[in-house]
Amino acid sequence: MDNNGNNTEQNQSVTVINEDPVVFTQDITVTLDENGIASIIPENIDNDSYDDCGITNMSLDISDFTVDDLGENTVILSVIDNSGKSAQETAIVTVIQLDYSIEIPNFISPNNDGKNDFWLIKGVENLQGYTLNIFNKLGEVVYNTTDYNNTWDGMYNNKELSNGTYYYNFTNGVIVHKGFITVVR
Ligand SMILES: [Ca+2]
Ligand SMILES: [Ca+2]
Repeated sequence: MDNNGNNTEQNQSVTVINEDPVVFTQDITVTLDENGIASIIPENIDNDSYDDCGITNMSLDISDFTVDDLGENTVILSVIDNSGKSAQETAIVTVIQLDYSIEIPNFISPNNDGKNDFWLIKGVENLQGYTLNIFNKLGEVVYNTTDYNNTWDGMYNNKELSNGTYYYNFTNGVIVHKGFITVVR
């Protein structure tokens, strides 16, 4: 306003204040898979970050973890708004590892005496994404599954396989367990 009372400012454009994004994070725990790898995405760490003009992009400085990262890792979540303003916040990613080892017996005696009647693979319940094949000496598949529940008892097409040695291949493409299984009734 000038000395005459005229308001010369009234048409001045209003400055829109574009605030930086407000970043909220959460700490998480991730489990290495059976290949020893865990991956996260920004949404795993984000905890309802927001921005007055909208969020364009969220990114992490670390998204892949291995056995070298077991324990606590500080990860930075970066958030960019629609006008290019950015802000960051950290979170703790705790990396843990389950025991994916399995114990595969090489002997079953499927004669319903309650001893070794089924092929019990200890620890198989912790694994997924694998294929289990059992072959006879001719290389023919006599058992095949991708979800083994410790139920194989030496049967093939509802018939008892003959006593003898069979061969298994248990693999997820990275880890391979192979060996023999003897069937004795
Ligand atoms: Ca903003
Ligand atoms: Ca038995």
